[in-house]
Amino acid sequence: MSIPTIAAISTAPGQGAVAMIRISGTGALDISKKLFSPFPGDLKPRYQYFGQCRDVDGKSIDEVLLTWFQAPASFTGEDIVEIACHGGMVVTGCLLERIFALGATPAEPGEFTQRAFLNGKIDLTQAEAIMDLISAQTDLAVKAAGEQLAGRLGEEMEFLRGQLIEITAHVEAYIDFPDEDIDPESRDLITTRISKVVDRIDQLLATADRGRIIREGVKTVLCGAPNAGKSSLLNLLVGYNRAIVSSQPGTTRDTIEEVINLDGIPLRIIDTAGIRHSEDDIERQGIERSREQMQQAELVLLLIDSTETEAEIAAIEIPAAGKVVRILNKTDLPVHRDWAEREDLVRVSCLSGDGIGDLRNAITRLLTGSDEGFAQGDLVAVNSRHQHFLKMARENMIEAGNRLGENESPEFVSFEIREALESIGAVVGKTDVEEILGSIFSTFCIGK
Ligand SMILES: Nc1nc2c(ncn2[C@@H]2O[C@H](COP(=O)(O)OP(=O)(O)OP(=O)(O)O)[C@@H](O)[C@H]2O)c(=O)[nH]1
Ligand SMILES: [Mg+2]
Repeated sequence: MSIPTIAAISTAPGQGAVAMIRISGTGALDISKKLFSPFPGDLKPRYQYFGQCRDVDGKSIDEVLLTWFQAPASFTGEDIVEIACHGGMVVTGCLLERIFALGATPAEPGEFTQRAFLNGKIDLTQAEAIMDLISAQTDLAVKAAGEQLAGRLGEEMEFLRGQLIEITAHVEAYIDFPDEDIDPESRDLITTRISKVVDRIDQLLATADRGRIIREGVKTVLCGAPNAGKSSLLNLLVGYNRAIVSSQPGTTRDTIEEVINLDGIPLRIIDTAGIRHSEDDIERQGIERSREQMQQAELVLLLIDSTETEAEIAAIEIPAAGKVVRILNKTDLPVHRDWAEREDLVRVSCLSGDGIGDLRNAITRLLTGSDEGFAQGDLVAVNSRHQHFLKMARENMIEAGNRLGENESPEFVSFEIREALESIGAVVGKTDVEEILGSIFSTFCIGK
């Protein structure tokens, strides 16, 4: 069965000056010939042509620019035709209908990228990077996705694969000689190489937290007693009056979520109802939501009104999981003596803005372990899928080392390494281990 030619609108839905429709597959040019006029007799790849897209009766649907990317030099590796048309829902809809009528199939989500992967244009980590790039919420996330798209993570995996293939080759060289044990010198050499691979995997695994934070952001909950200034702080951080602020305690009822960019980290900040005993049913429901949000938070910003006593915040139970920053607000007013000596508090005034820089720094430090945030130079970070396979590979390599140490048969050692190789391959979408064969005996020989 031949692979269908797919088409979709590749720009965001809605009104815009221009939109782009992409057609990929062996039928892309044929469809274009029937759709676009005047169709040049000597259409050249990567040139833009101006013309009309016509409906079944030959009437113009829209004036467009058409570009052909000739297989395999295209994003998907197939013939691609891109049509830049006017960006209205109706225009793009009519054009796409016509393209379907001429034989294209609607593309599934991610299908262009999937084809790029299947045709060997990109590896799986690069395909994921495209999604990361599109959904990036901060400049740092864009840079991290850009590095991954450029193949930095893929290169790391290639390096590991190369190491594993060499180690397997070395081990498997002994399989054909059942009477020979792996000599102690080789065993030491292989053991050292195995532990180097494990170290490298550990370094990559250590980036998982950073990767998750950069990609998904940090769920941050603002909590405290009523009137502590939670909504004031939210407004200050987002830079406009997002939430209602009033001197009346119990103003915020429902939770309000906004995303801010803190040194490249997307903080998903949730403002909540102040926690206190309340007879009001709506407020009670709000407080219940505050508690739920706190339970799920990765970062809790506990706001304290500096004019209140310590007993005022006693009712607020901070969940054990998650990180907490205690913030003393309203430091422009006389501070109650309960707080005077406390050194675990970040002191701010949401009224004057004093201390907000310190607060931002304290959060950055808590999340990244450094005042500078995540170093710009080192942005390769694994996602949870990579993490899963890397952990599997790590376990197999540890096991390989143990078996080697116990002088078990090389088959068992090699089995573990091959398993690890499968896992590393799965990160980039390669699981073929046949290339080991080519490497066996070529670099090592028995007994040296
Ligand atoms: N003097 C002073 N007043 C502040 C400061 N921050 C907030 N306020 C005032 O405190 C009152 C309560 O502020 P909100 O931000 O609504 O407090 P909240 O914690 O969201 O209160 P609820 O939504 O009721 O739980 C308002 O009148 C604010 O103007 C501050 O730093 N200094
Ligand atoms: Mg509020």
